Amino acid sequence: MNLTKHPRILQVIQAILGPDVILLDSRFICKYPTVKPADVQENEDHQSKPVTDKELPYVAWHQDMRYWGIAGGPVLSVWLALDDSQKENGVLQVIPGSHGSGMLPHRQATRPGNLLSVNQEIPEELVQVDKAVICPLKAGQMSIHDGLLVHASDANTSQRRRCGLVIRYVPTCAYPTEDPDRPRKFHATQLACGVDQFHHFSSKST
Ligand SMILES: O=C(O)CCC(=O)C(=O)O
Repeated sequence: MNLTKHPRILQVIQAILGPDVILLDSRFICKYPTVKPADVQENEDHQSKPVTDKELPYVAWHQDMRYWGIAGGPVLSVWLALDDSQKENGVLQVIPGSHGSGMLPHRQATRPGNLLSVNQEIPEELVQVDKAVICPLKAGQMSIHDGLLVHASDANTSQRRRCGLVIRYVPTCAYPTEDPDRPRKFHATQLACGVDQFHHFSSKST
């Protein structure tokens, strides 16, 4: 919680969102080292089969806004690296400029291992994968992405853990949208900084 309100993070967030900011959520996204190479897993018949990249945890192409259901303002995500994050251990990758094209259709991911909580993905034919750029970070560095930016990350095929603390912020003017198919509750929100004149979330000042 101290990190989510760290002045060096909030300084940048306030420069983008303005002075009044809600902390929407924070969570670790951790991809552990790949178990190597003679390592095997058992299938249902208790026969061993090799673990392949296709079965390792990854993050499918998606836009955060699709999941959060927020209107009235942007969602910003800070990706704070707790470990060095590089190509080999499953660095975050983004499609530059994709936040300008609105919301893309999402569906249930078919490939197993998607770490996203509702297993969503943008069909790959809708993603300009050839335009993807990786966002390598040293531990302690952070990147920030807009809630409409199309992003993903590959499996960690290295021997090094890749853990990030993802912190989501919205301006106080933003509000949760009603989605009968996916009702959301925002019990854990807090005022990160400034003043909340709107009370759109069950936020409390700490
Ligand atoms: O940690 C990752 O690989 C993906 C992070 C992500 O999807 C996000 O920060 O919204």
